Amino acid sequence: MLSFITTEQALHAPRDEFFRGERVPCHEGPPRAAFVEQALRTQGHTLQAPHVDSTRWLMQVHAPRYIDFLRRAWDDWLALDAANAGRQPFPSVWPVRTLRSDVEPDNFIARLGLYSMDNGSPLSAGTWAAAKAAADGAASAAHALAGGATGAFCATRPPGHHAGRDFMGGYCFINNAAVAAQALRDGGAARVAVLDVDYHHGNGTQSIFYDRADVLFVSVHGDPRTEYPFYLGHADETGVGEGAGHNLNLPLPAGSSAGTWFDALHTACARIERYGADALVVSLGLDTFAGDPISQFQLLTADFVRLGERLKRLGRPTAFVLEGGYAAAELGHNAAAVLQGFEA
Ligand code: SP5
Ligand code: ZN
Repeated sequence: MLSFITTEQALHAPRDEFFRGERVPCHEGPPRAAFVEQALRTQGHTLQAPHVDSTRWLMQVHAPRYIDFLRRAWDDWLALDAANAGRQPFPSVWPVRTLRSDVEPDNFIARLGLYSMDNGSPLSAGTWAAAKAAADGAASAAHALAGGATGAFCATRPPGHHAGRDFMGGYCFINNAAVAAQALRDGGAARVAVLDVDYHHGNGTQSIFYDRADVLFVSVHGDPRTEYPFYLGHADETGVGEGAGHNLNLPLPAGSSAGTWFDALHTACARIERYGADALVVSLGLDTFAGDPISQFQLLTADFVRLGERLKRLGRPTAFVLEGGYAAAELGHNAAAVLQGFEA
């Protein structure tokens, strides 16, 4: 399968994140993409650098002031104090209910809070370069479908599905799946489905397309009552306005078996068939793996082959973008398993 990977991904390498009030090494790091690259090469896939500039689509799915912030964030951080080169900024204040988000403060940490849903999306020097390159990779995969490919994959890193129109969150900065979906729409696909199989609900993707009927969002994920991102992903979220009926959430209890998960996948696929999608974007989170250190579903590597086979049966041109998956050493095998099933 035509696959994309970026060298810039390695430039996004924050050291720590917070867990229960303590700093712990970041789960989302450069080795993830390196393991994917290695496994795909071993399986005989060709990996290319992205060749499509995603700017026009990312400016459609994100707010210009958020993108301006992200592009300059590290320079602004350094401008506060040269010693910040060795420190990570974290937000500490957020405009929750009753507070204003229309006025952008001057203070850097206050702006970081304005444009963040959590403190779990650490920045590093190369975050913008890596995130922009990943979005270019997602657009390149979409472009390959427009050129007639039945499937294309991008080892997008950093991931994207928690990033909303004007905020980062959950290790995500630019919503790569939304960029791919918008690129497919602009390339002539009348109806695009986004299927999100990451363990965590794709709150960013859902919110970006929530009032639109031209992009169907379907997600199978851990129940937000107990699992991140907690504040979105319930079954009663079905879309608004023109988008009414074009959002389907299939939350499952933490600990769910592969059998339960595949039953939900069947429901998700039936909805995509009924919608009549001209193209499919898969937010390919592999943190549903039994060995994932931060998630609690029970899929094994062989199940990822089955996932690929099931997606192939949908018979739609399919762009895969990598989302989560934190058992880094197994991540490559699991990604390769999906592509193997898709191509079988
Ligand atoms: C793209 C993606 O998968 N983002 C996930 C972000 C999850 N952030 C919250 C992590 C909470 C970790 N809880 C660990 C419990 C196991 N010790
Ligand atoms: Zn995830």
